[in-house]
Order: sequence, then structure tokens, then C-alpha cells
Amino acid sequence: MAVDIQKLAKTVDDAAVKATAIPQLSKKSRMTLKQAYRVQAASIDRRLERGEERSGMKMGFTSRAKMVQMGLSDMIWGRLTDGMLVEDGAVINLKDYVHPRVEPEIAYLLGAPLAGPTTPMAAMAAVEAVAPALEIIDSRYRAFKFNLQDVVADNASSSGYVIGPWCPPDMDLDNLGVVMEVNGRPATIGSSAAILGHPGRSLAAASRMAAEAGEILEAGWVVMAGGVTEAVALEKGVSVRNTVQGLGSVGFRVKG
Ligand code: OOG
Ligand code: MG
Repeated sequence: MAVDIQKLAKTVDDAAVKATAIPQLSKKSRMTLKQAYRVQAASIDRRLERGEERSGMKMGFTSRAKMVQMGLSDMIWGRLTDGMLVEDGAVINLKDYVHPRVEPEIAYLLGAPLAGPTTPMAAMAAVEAVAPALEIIDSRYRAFKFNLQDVVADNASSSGYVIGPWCPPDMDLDNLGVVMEVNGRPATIGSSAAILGHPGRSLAAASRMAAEAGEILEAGWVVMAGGVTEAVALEKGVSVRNTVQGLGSVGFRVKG
């Protein structure tokens, strides 16, 4: 059966806009991974048509903790728009989400474009700044359950990204302590090494995978390297903070 890319894109986009859970697309449509990325692209086009602007890319399943939590072991990626940016220190409202979770990440700001396969070292040379970050993921699928095609079509569950202070990329990023606190208590703890052994590898993978979809990573874009630890469900009234050793911290609150 032919896959109606536009129709599926509207389904995931509507679910995000209305903050309403939907059944997994894979229950009805047999998509290839390539088609799932086309659904994702078409759903992002709908955001761009509403006036949002493309602001970067996010990597997913770059750490074992994330793969184990979600039961999938292939790296995926999603597209970021400025509409997804949540300001450092902001207060979010649960009613804007289906069942949001938060995970600690590291973000890159690109000072130069990245195109195609590259090495982690060459990829890092394009980085203008690095920051502690948090990602708010919010699968549009019921019970946060999906297969690889589902999650790719749903823009890799991305919903919001929060960026802390940008720092010069002159320190070694390979083994920085990461502590995500909820209400001031450590909720998850890890090391940047959890991201493919070195978060620079995630950036190189981002460049390679974007090229497979005919895209280049633009100067000025943000690239999220992927969750260091498992994600934690957000609840009313909590405050969340991610502190990355040597980089500082970033946080937000959930309205009570
Ligand atoms: C998929 C998104 C994975 C990450 O950082 O690994 C991701 C999900 O867990 O819902 O964002
Ligand atoms: Mg993530």
C-alpha cells in the first residue's frame, strides 16, 4: 500500500499542536525508514508554513541509557525549529504537552557549516560554542510507545530544547560529569562519555545523517548531542536543572 506522506505528517503535526496522543502510525502504515524521515520533513514543513524557522538538529539514541530505556538501538535524528526553543529559566505548562519527559544533553552552536561524512575532530572544528542543555521530549504516541519508523516520523519525540550559557569549545568534552536535578535532588547522573564515547562523535554522525537526507548543517544552527542519561517524566510544579561539569547549568520549571 502506498504511504501517504502528507497525511501522516498532518497526523503527527496535529497531535503535537493539540497535545493529544495518537496510535502508532506503524499499526496502519508500513513505512520504510526513508519514508518515515520524509513524514518528519513534511511535518516540519507544516511548522515552517506557520512561520517557524529551522534552528538546528537533534540526535537521538546516542547513549546506551536512552537505547535501553526506549528499547531501540539505532541512532535517529530530528529537526529543531525556533518554535521549540524554551528559554533558560522559563516556566512551561503541562497542558501544552501530551506526556513530557526531560533529559540532560549537551548542545553545540555551529560557527561554520558541516556537510556530509566527517570526523569528530573536523566536526568539532566547526563548533563556535558548547552549552549545557535539556531536551523536553514528548512522544505523540499513546503510552510513549513506538517503533523506529514511528519515532522518526514523529520528529524523534522532540518538543522543546533549553540551552544554558554558551561556552568556548576549548575544553575536552570527553568525560564531563552531568547531573540532572529535579527539585534540587539528583535524579539522573552521568558523563558526557555516555554519548558515543565522546559527544564529538554525535556531531559527526549528525553531519553524516543530515547529508543522507540531502541537508547540510548550517552555521548558526544548534545541534543537540542526545540524552546522556534516561529521561524523567515531568510533573506539575517541579523544577529541573542540568549541570555539566565545566560548562555551567540550565533549568526550567513546570507550572504548578
Ligand atoms: C526518542 C528521542 C531520543 C535522545 O536524546 O536520545 C532522544 C525518545 O526517547 O522518545 O531524544
Ligand atoms: Mg534527546
